[in-house]
Amino acid sequence: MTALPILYSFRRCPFAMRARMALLVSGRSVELREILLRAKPQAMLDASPKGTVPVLVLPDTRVIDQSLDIMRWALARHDPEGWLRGDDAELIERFDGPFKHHLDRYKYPGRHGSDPIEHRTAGLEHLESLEQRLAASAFLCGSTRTLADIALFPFIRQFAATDQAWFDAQPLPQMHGWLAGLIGSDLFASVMLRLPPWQPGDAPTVFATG
Ligand SMILES: N[C@@H](CCC(=O)N[C@@H](CS)C(=O)NCC(=O)O)C(=O)O
Repeated sequence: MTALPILYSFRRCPFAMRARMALLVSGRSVELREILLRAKPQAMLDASPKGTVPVLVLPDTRVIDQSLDIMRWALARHDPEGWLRGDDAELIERFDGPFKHHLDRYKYPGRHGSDPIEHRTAGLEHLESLEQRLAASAFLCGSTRTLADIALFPFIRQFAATDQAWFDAQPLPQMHGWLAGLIGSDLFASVMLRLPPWQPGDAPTVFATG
């Protein structure tokens, strides 16, 4: 059997979610190793000492340890839905940077000593800019889902779930429909499977389409 790339992943991490979705849609099989953030496997730290998931270790020992790089690597090989058409780097950077900053301080005010409402308001401004885009097209970069949608929505899902009743009451009709569609998609369900944490010596868990 040809060796598969190994993906170190954590089910609830939004960065890992988007990497898993791109790998799956590109038809790339990987060996999936679920980890616990509080007990990272030594094999993962040896491959990528910075200690964040996702980490993809290729059979030739190359390591890709940024979620967007994993997405682009997978899609560069096979992109059946044309996701790279929607590789809007400026938009993605805005959500990985400023929006994520506000999300963390809204969701975990105790950890950051922050005023959650101030950061919720700042986060909402970013969502309002997306609302305008979604009024023009069903997805962020056109009529079908692309890289931009998949890169952003796991974080917006977290923002929404922090106070779902408040989020649902905001006048963001396009955003509500867009988010519900992506969260309810077969693709998302397929990457949210529950696995016990990997241990050295375990039989490989192959993560693949179909
Ligand atoms: N820039 C990285 C960020 C990844 C990241 O921060 N992942 C979090 C989990 S969501 C992590 O592994 N944090 C390390 C820890 O909590 O120990 C990427 O895009 O892959």
